[in-house]
Amino acid sequence: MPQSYDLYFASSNIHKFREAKKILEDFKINLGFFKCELEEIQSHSLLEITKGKALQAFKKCKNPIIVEDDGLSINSLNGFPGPYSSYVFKTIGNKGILKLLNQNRKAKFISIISFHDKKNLEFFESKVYGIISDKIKGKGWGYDPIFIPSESNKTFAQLKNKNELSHRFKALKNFSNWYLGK
Ligand code: ITT
Repeated sequence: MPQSYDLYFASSNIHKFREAKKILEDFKINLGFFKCELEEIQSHSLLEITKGKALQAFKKCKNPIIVEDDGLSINSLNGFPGPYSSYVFKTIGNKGILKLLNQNRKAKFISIISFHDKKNLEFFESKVYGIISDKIKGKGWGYDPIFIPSESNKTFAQLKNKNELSHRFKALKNFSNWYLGK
């Protein structure tokens, strides 16, 4: 018998889904994976990119969905890679990022969750401030081995409780409060 979900997470990225599923379990929201490649419009605005992805995903999935767009924003690089985080990770990766930095290592991770169903199109944004480590620390996906949140001296990859303090957790918490009260 097919399992029924409260809503779907539309993404090509299984790591994002796994974390989102775990986080939403604590809010008693049962999240399914709708694996798909979503075209990203060219924009400097994560919000505009997320909105485009949510509209496409709802058309494809025909069920209530959330999509998430993230960006790592590095102060000394004027916010780069920002909306280009996925492309930059695939091209120069963490080693390439480390080579671009010197003293000022301040950065933030931004998540925008967008929820879309027949009635609503809603956005929930959150940020986590931190620094970029001086070398790769720990084994994790994406930028986890180089991002140290300010509450800690370990990278996301080294932390056991990333899901309790990440940009994704904070945005999903805001989403859940709205979703459960709607
Ligand atoms: P979608 O199909 O959902 O768009 P994506 O991988 O393209 O998947 P994003 O554009 O939202 O996702 O994210 C940009 C990149 O930022 C992503 O590919 C990762 O390399 C990185 N990233 C996002 N969240 C991360 C996290 O929690 N830890 C480490 N890296 C992360």
